[in-house]
Amino acid sequence: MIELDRSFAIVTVDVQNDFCPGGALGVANGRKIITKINEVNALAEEKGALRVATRDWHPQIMEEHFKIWPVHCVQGTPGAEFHPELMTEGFEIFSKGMDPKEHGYSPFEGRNEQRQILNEYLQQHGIENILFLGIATEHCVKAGAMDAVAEGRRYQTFLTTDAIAAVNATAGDEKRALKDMQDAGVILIETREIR
Ligand code: VGL
Repeated sequence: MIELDRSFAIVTVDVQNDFCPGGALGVANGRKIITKINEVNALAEEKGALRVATRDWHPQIMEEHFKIWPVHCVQGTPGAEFHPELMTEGFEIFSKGMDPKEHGYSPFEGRNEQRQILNEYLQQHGIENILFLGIATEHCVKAGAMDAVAEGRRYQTFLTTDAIAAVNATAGDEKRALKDMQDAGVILIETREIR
């Protein structure tokens, strides 16, 4: 059981139309998890935890990234918008993937409207614990969780296993990603364990 408070940041990763069913890179459970994501964030608001949402925010031309993925989340297009069912009021938005030469997977590469990087924003708010949820488990969510536990960052890092969705390009990708994260020190929990 974990109890949310002001030392927690909830980081909701890339719940955008293009990653939900019907989108350019729609993942199977992309929409299904939104109810749980909203529940966790509503609780977070009540407890005074910080709420962050990241978005993939690509220019039209991405040198490598659009060779290995269908074109998705292009700035200003409907596909790049947050899913309409996601409650985003009061969220601090961090955009990532703006450099055409990079992939921009990690939420830690994201910048807010003031061009501040995520880590700086979390530090400024005295955050010690980060809870990740969103899309896609084995890409952007994993990149964020791994960066959060990486040396020098020292965040206690949680992943909500019933509020994430994977691409699963190869069978077992999600399972392997969860194991990698757990091995690196990420704590796997379910939403019902959050108070
Ligand atoms: C993502 C694949 C390609 C993600 C982004 O948000 O996890 N996945 N680009």
